[in-house]
Amino acid sequence: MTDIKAALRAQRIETPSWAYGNSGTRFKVFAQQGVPRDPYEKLADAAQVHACTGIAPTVALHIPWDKVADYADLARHARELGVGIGAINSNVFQDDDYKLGSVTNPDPAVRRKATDHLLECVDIMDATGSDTLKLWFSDGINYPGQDDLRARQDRLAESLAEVYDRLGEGQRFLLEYKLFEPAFYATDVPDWGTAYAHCVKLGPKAQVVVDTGHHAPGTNIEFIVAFLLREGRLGGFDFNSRFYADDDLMVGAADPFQLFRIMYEVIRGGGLTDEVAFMLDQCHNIEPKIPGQIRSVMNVQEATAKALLVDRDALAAAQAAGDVLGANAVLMDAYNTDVRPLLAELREEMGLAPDPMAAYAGSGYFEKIAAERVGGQQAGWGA
Ligand code: PSV
Ligand code: MN
Repeated sequence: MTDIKAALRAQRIETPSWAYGNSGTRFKVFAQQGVPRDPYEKLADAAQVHACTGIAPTVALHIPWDKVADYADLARHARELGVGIGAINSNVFQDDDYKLGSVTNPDPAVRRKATDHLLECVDIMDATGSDTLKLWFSDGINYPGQDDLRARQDRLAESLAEVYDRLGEGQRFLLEYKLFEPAFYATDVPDWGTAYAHCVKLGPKAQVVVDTGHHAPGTNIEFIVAFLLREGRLGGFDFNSRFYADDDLMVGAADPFQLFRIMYEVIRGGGLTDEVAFMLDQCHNIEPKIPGQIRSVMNVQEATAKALLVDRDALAAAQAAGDVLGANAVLMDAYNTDVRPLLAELREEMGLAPDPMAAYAGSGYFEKIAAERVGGQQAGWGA
């Protein structure tokens, strides 16, 4: 139990700055009270998640959503709040120029613009002390014949190589794949295999990030996790939950058992370290934002605790003996354990309240931001 508690105490989960702004679906963005007006206020909200959970000390930025005049000053502000800047997420999907793609666009001028943005993100890493660049490309085509599938891979490789060469000591990039959306016929980085192949060609500073909402229904995500870890190419996660497509719901909401299976493979593969970034990528469209993030952090923590409880010796023995039911029972015993008392105890040992949701509700923070953040332009897309 001491080992399990030590592992849980050391766990780090990163929250996304964009989770604190207004978001929604393409049908409606519902505005909420107290929502941040700028990146400084987003960091203040993220600091509340860390204060209540004790395991969310970094915040991912998204550029240009979090564009500021002075990034070193933003990083200083974060430090004062007790948090740090995590991954820098690039955004080459929201300009009109990117209608036919960004780094895979047939027009070299658009490709140049997109790659320059990625290089600018590395400058922001330098200024904030971030060690991770996250690359997701909305690039793809909607109709067969619209563009040359193979040429688009060449253009992607060329841009990735330029960004790779710009990375400094201790910096890396994570390449994110997504099966579909916004492109509906062919996406240029549709799956882990494509991302992996590009990363292997580039070198060790290029790794794959697994967004749990980006697969076809029924995909065995824990297999992908096991494989990438085995190859040393699992850079991190964008955790969120989905019932249908890329729903971006609270982590563990749709399928807590899948989250447990993923965390088991992480632990089995020695991935519960700072080498793998455990990030959340979710957008709350109806639930309150800060408690929504707290719930997600707690769900990852619960899945981790259950995965740590798996009796690995008993499992190995059952597997070696070909005991199908016995092996499955070892996993299920761990999954069916109520770890909430253990986590409450751990939090008290860490000087935290045993129940982060109750701690936040009782903190008065929401009442404070709702009263103070009046006027100005709320952060978010479309709000
Ligand atoms: C794309 O769907 C994605 O998962 C990428 O990580 C983007 O940066 C993010 O969503 C924006 O919310
Ligand atoms: Mn993502």
